[in-house]
Amino acid sequence: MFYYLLYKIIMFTLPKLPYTYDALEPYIDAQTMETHYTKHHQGYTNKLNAAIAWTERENTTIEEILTHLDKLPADKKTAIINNGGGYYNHNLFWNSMCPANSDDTVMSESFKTILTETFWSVENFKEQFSNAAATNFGSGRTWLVKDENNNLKILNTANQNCPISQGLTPILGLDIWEHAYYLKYQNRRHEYVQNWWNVINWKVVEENYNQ
Ligand code: MN3
Repeated sequence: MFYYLLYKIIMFTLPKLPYTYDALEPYIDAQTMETHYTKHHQGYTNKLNAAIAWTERENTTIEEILTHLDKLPADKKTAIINNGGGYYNHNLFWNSMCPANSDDTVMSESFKTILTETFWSVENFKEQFSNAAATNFGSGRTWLVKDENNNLKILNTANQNCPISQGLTPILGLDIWEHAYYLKYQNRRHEYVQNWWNVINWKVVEENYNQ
């Protein structure tokens, strides 16, 4: 029984960060990164494990869990949406960033073309995305997603809701919870968003699009 409980506790684990805490300086500071990862993301992970244990969905991938919310038990549903979303969304967020001097911050010509087809230009895409982030009220995320026909769109979600639950594929997701920027930027969310563009790993974003 004791060992079974241990197994349950480590069902979902915090994936290793693909860079050091200070790697995204000066755009995202080391203290924010460390707190965000070791406290917030770890917290979602722990609470997801606690909520999913002993349910019918406990041996399912996080993608499956978030795709089929109707299969979650009613008494655990909210906890699993919040913490499962928090677990998945942060994984995607960390992986979509890299140090500003990395070659991976350079967008490929083919992806520029793809963004331009939908948003007229890369600059216009960034402006629309930034405006969406600025006007997303409260805690949530701003996304670039694609639908089943590969159509791109910018989407705002609240709390830790995940586009997967709407049948959409997340390509890029920005955390606009205050815990993501408040230590460095205080109330200046717009400045955080503008600086964030310097540390986007377009190689990973493009892989997300092509998956
Ligand atoms: Mn966060």
